[in-house]
Amino acid sequence: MKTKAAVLWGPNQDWQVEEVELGDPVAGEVQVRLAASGLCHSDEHVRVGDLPMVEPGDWPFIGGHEGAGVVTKVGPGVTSVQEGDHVVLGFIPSCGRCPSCATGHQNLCDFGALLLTGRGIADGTNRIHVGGKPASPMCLLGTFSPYVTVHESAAIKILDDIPLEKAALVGCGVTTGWGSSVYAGGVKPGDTVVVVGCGGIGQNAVQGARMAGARYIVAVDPVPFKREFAKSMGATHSYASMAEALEPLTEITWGRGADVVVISVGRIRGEHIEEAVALSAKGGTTVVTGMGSLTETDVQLNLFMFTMQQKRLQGAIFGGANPRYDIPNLLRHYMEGALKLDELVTRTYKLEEINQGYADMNSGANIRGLVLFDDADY
Ligand code: CXF
Ligand code: ZN
Repeated sequence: MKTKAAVLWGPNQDWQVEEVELGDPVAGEVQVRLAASGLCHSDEHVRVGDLPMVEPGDWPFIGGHEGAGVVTKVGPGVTSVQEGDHVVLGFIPSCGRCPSCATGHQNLCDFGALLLTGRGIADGTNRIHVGGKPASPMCLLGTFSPYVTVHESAAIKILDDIPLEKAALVGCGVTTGWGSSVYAGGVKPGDTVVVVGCGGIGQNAVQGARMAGARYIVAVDPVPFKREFAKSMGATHSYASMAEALEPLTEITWGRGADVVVISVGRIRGEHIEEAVALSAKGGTTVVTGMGSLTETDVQLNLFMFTMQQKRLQGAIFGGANPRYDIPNLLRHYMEGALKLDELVTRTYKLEEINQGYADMNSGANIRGLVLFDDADY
């Protein structure tokens, strides 16, 4: 079918909304008509070249990996969803059978190794073409388009009464942030948690910490609006920098420091690590959720203190969450009023306004920008 998508033709270019040819689902795939797609920082990382998801010969690239919608077609052999089902697209597929999935680590599903290839899991071919050229969709999804054809391992069925435009957010940002506190950080009642970087991920680390029963939640962000917003998500204190947070944190924790520090800055660098780990208590955990450069290997860390105070440094993808369990579970929390989703969307955009959406993200104006699709798009 012919539809449209936001396409990148090379690094550092603007998104171009143009006509694309979307293939029907082959065996194991489904087609989904999307209601909305979130504007996550990772697509911007691809655009500026921090995340080299596209090999030089593999442009164009179709962005977007945070979407929800209704299944419109299923390919042969699909058993987990059927036409008419409402689904959230998990940016990491979960096959349910590989060793990671089978041991409760669906965020590490073996299919994840294919995410950067741009080619379909089912048969290794591309399902989207632009001007006759095969295109690579972000995380094998490409949700900056009213329709996607994806592998069934990425389509998570949800209840029909959940608003799809809110459900889209749990496909990446919400679950990544929430899980960073709850799973990767293991926040317990009474803990003190520091969240460094309070954008679309960090705000959800704050609400994850709140829901896990943290006593103090310290939000760190240079943007005053994000610090204020973090208070509405459950932060008890907020500071513009880690340096500013150190003294008051030491005071409220009677000298111990934070049980959990989550680093959720837009672009993580090696020098952030020691500063964050220094905020953590003896035996504390520092969770690295923010995205760094693929080629950067230098990290600053005081190894003496790290060993002597038996600290932990924990990487986290999708917050350590299991898409097939956590996506429906978080949406249930939302429907029960315990998880805030509505408030996270600062502004909605037409697909054609996507460059404005990313400009707003980069200027610090948005917690989450959301592309909404309507009848005119389908
Ligand atoms: C990223 C992680 C690296 C691959 C692209 C998606 N996560 C969320 O935005
Ligand atoms: Zn994302």
